[in-house]
Amino acid sequence: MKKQPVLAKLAVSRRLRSTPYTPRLEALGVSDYSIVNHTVLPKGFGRSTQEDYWHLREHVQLWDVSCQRQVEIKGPDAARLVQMMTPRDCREAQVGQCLYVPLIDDKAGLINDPVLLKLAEDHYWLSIADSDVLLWAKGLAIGLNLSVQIDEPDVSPLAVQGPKAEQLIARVFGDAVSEIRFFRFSELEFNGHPMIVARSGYSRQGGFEIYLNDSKLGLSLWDALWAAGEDLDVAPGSPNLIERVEGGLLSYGNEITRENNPLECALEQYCCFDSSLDYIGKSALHAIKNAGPVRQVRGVVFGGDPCPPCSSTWPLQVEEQYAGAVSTAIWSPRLNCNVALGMLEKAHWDIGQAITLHCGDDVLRDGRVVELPM
Ligand code: THG
Repeated sequence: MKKQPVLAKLAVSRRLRSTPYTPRLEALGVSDYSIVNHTVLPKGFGRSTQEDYWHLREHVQLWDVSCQRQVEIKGPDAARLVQMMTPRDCREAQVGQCLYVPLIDDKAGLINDPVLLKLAEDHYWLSIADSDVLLWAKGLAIGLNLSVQIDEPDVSPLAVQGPKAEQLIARVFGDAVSEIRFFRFSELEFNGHPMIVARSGYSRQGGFEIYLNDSKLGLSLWDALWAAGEDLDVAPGSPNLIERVEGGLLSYGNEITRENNPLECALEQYCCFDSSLDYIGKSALHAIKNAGPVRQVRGVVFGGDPCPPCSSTWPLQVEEQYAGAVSTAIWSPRLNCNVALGMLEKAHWDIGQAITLHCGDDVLRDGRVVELPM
């Protein structure tokens, strides 16, 4: 019996979007999708998360991360609006630079944690995680009476991740890729079309992100990378849960919500407390800084059999007291235990703290708090 394409079950429409690469991923046997920013994110290809994990650490993968939508902010007040949206100091940012920027509201609650690309002094992209930043930006621009245009351009990032990523990208975009430093980008040509290529991506294995700027070129870009990667063992992939948890890469909507502030999410290094810098949520964030956060993201490891998927949160306990909650958990074949990301209460967040948890079942498991990355 011929297998139904999984995507057919999702009823893709103008509202629930496929991507320029979707036909290739369907042909390669995609088995699971997530939805991010109203766009499909291919998550599995019939192999286990463990197989994908080892492959990512050894070879190179193409990830359809078109769901990392760009919120484009352009115009005379673009720099002002971007700075109002984040506590990170963007005043010295250079054209060609990427910056990981927490976005916060008036209570210092996290709105999103995008990668900011500075394309020109008056032109920025916010490469967003899963929340509707465009509407927030539009509201702020109107409220602050700023002269900016805000749009979602036809840009669909393709991530090339893994130790062989540079070799593969160089074959398609030329040797100039080797000069791109971490969290920097260059405009390189693909078949005569200039495209932004950044050394970045949602893994700790190194790699690049290509910001495809014309949906019509999606299949030829995919095909060029696929053909060039044949002898490099190129495979389709996606952000890998094991790798992400071990690497301490947080996911908006999972580890981070609007209930959390940047200090709880261990994003203090991306916050500026210099009184001369203005942004929305500044006084709330300064107050949290002065009082100190009451909970904070930590790694957690625990024993027992490989845990089931954590589809919501699992409470953590210390001597029958609430100690925090795990938001993502999975078995690590490299560390030979379950690994998790959690939010720990201050009294229990020290590295080495022993905890117990139930993974949505009756089994009580022993674990402890560990440093990130693991
Ligand atoms: N790439 C792009 N857009 C994205 C993501 C991405 N948008 C959504 C999501 N991922 C945002 N989350 C993160 C989290 C961490 C990082 C990038 C995006 C990251 N951080 C670097 C680190 O932790 O070492 C540091 C960045 C810095 O020094 O500024 O890579 O993956 N386009």
